[in-house]
Amino acid sequence: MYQLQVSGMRCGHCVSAITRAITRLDAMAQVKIDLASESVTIRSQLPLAQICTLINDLGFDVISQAEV
Ligand SMILES: [Cu+2]
Repeated sequence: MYQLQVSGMRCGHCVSAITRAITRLDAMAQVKIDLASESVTIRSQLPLAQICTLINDLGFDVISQAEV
């Protein structure tokens, strides 16, 4: 499971954009996003680096990342 801190997320559209980008490549991925705390929890087979790249490419900033 990955725990990320992501800034720039503002609304449900941001949440679904990130969720879709990940589930497009890993249909089994589970993505949980809390806007208030800017935290993103992801269960996925994709490598963490690839997930960070996906999120960055959408225009958000990955502040911190950890495999937990
Ligand atoms: Cu938004």
